[in-house]
Amino acid sequence: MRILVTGATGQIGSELTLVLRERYGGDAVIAAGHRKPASAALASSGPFVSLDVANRDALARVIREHGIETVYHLAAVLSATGEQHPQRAWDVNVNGLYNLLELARESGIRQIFYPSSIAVFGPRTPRDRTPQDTVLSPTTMYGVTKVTGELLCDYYAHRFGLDIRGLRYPGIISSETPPGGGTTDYAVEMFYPAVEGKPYTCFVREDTMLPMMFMPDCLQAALDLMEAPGAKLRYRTYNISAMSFTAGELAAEIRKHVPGFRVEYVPDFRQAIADSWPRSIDDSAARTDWGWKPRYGLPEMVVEMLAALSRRRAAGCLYPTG
Ligand code: AKB
Repeated sequence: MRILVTGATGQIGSELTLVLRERYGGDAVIAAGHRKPASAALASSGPFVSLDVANRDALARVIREHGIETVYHLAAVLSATGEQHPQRAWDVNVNGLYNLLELARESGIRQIFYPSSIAVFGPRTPRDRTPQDTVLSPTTMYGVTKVTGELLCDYYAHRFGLDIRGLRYPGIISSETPPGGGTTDYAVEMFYPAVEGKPYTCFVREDTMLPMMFMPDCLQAALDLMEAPGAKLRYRTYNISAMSFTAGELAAEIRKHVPGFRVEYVPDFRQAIADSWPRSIDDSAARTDWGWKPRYGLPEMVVEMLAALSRRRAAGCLYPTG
């Protein structure tokens, strides 16, 4: 099995690459990103190639030279950056995916993992227990690119028989590589000042509720979906979630371990994005079809995040460099 991970230096990619390398061997998993790996583990555990997925020739070269059979296509511009640079978001998220699908059609790629997002939903979608089949009418460029991506994946699967599987991820919380340019980033950012005994200024209102997931569940979901028997899958891209909480509830949970932790709420342009997304997700189709079951809720996630970041602070490397 020869695997390519695009966006391998990002929040999900940097951890998924390591898990895949443990399973399939370091040399079998090619990490591709537009910046150098920040973590020593990522840099030393297998090959890294510098790649812009919007450059089809460069992507074709990597696929050919490494004999790629499976692709985890994580390269993407997220929602907040996408509103500041909509053209770049389209280029990376849509043209990058289109390049990959075209190359997959022509080469021996067997399977593709495509991370979609709760950003495919919009203000006209039911916001509580958002159904699997519902209105996809986003108001952000990121959401537009993710709906387009889901449709492209459907088309290439039906028309050319490619095995493409996707998840509509909620906000992902993790302690290794910070997310960059997303609307749900506050749910990660909040932990850093907390472990330093500093206050945090949150860019959404205290009552803002969004669906979230801890990284171990995020990784497990991708692996489980890719290994599920194809005959059991009724959908190409599944709703998936683990927990929902408001920014205020997250702060309160952190405060149980860090008494006196202060948060000020100063909403910016990201508030409108958050307000257009679901508060909670119905992921019963994923649970029924391929056995999705998250391990982490809010209290367990907060304990693990604080422990991981406290260890990093004690070692003098709270903020990743690179
Ligand atoms: C973002 O906030 O843009 C992402 C997402 C929900 O897809 N974390």
